[in-house]
Amino acid sequence: MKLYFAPNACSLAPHIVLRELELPFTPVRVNNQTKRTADGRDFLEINPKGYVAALELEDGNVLTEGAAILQYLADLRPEAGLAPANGTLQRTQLQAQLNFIGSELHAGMSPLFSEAIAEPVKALLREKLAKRLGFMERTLSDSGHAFGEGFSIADAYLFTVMGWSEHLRVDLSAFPAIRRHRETIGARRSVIEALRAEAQAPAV
Ligand SMILES: N[C@@H](CCC(=O)N[C@@H](CS)C(=O)NCC(=O)O)C(=O)O
Repeated sequence: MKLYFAPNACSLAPHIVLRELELPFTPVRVNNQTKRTADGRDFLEINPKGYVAALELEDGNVLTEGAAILQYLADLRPEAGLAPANGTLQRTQLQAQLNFIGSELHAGMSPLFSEAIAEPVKALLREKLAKRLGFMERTLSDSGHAFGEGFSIADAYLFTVMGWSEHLRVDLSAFPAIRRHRETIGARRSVIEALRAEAQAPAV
């Protein structure tokens, strides 16, 4: 498998999970401006949507959308318990949480990266985000995990997205459980290795 990634982007979540599950893969850096890949390809031919993450399988199929990629990976090693079995109520509950992280937190934070958006608009976006973070804070206060009692693919996704908070000036001072989550998940070997590999990948 090949994981197309940009350093510290949302592709970090499947990157963490690939390492957590010790699956064989090749990370391929993408330049999100030029859409060129480190192995010399036009990324738009791999994912016409033009964004990471993309996972290219051995048979040439390409998976996109972080939440789908994460579940595909978890299902390759069900014994690791990173997602409940497909078709169960628990799996649907995990999907709800992945959706929440994707559509409320990830998509809620993305516009804050834009220099074209005025500061008063960003302040409104941060206000809305704070309400969503309040929900996540309560979830994490119970078990320390974004879903269920142990590490799951939702933790990899949440860790990735919350990693942008400092740069985007999203204030986490009112959310101690979210800050603790950053520390505990950030201490996992898979996370340390993924962050190191992304930081050391030569620029494209
Ligand atoms: N819906 C997609 C969104 C992916 C996404 O937002 N990717 C960002 C990085 S976090 C990206 O590559 N943006 C570059 C672009 O849109 O040109 C998913 O959940 O995977």
